[in-house]
Amino acid sequence: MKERLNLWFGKTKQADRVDITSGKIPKHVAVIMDGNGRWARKRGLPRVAGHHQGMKNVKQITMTANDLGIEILTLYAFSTENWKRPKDEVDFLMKLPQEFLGLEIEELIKNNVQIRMMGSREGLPEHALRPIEEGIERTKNNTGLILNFALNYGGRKELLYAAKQLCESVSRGELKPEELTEEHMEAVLQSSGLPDPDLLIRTSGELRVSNFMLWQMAYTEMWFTDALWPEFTKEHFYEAIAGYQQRARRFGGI
Ligand code: V07
Repeated sequence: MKERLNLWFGKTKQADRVDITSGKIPKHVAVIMDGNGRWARKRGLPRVAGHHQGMKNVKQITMTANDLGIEILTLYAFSTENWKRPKDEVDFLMKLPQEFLGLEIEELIKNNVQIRMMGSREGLPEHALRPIEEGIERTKNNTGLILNFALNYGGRKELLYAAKQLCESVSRGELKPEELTEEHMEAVLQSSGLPDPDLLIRTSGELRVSNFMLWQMAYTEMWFTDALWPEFTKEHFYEAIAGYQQRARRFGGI
């Protein structure tokens, strides 16, 4: 890793260049991959060309996260609200999991990456779900980076579903309402078993959480960048981590 040391820098507003390898690397990074449509429009291309370019960047950023020693990378690929988009666009998006895995699964396996998914399987077409389940199965014993796709995911739906499961536990007599703890809640969330994100990155300049991991982001540091997802490079990633490390230094010591 050290032979590539000259690459492992992030710029921050306060300091020009900081070596991010000597600071704390976040365990869990979540990303809202926004700006694919805008990237395409800027180039006079159809929106779907932006989504496709965005998919290529998933590979780059996954490898960067793996090299940095990040343990979990959660990517918001498709929200429960995205079904409202034009049918042609939705159809195109639903082909991306299969295309991505067809291109990258062998390389992901070689790199010890474990694939996971958060979100509702209901409503996903078979041609998307089948390769995802196969990818999850083929990588389930891998011990490296967890690449966690949020697909057909919505934070409120997740919380509502969790509430329903807890209610069912209560009505079966397994649990009393007054005994409910945060741990019970965490056990019925789709992120169950994963630590909360340490850092959320949102690309493309929007300053919102947009129904993403509402429970899990209670203490998450947030990094917003104007870079559009298809042009979000590993250098942008280092910059976000440098920013995260600087905040940890400022607030940790007092
Ligand atoms: C999607 C590319 C990234 C930018 C955001 C929107 C478009 C990768 C996947 C994927 C999902 C599951 C999986 C493997 C790959 C994906 C959708 C959209 C729906 F197991 N990128 N990507 N899925 N985009």
